[in-house]
Amino acid sequence: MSGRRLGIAALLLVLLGIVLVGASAVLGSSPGIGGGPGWFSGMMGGDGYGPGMMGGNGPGFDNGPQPGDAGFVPGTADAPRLIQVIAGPGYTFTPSTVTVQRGETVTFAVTTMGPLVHEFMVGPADAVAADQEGTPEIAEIGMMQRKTLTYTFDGSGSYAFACHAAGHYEAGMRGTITIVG
Ligand SMILES: [Cu+2]
Repeated sequence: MSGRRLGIAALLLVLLGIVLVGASAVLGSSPGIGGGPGWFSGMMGGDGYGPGMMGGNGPGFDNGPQPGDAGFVPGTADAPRLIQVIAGPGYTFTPSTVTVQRGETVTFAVTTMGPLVHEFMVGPADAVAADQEGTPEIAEIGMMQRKTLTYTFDGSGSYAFACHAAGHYEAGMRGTITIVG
């Protein structure tokens, strides 16, 4: 190796060291690169595998402050609040319960995990349960596809969401919406 190449190699090593130290700092309380539950919960934005994966924020998504949380900002028609939802694998939605403030406008971004093709219908609970014609719906969300639907919760009743692909609703693929305010 020439002296010049050696110099470049040394420089690269130094840069790599800086990157690794930076990553450690970003990961905070983590015991080291790739180590332990601290690193994992940091990645998932939750309190560890259970609540971080299955709780209100969904797997790997941070849907931000929810109604009642400090820093919550209700969605408006001009600036809808984004709620990310995972459809599947299997006949599940994550999160399965979504909380919205009455009157706010929300954009649901629904991503399918797994090979099944899903739908996402949202609206008044009775219309969603009955798969009523005209109820807002995203059709055919294929594997790893992400589609959005914006909805304003301006009625006085209760709301729900569901997948009405053949057999999915019956298999339990539905979610509840908790209205506050
Ligand atoms: Cu489905």
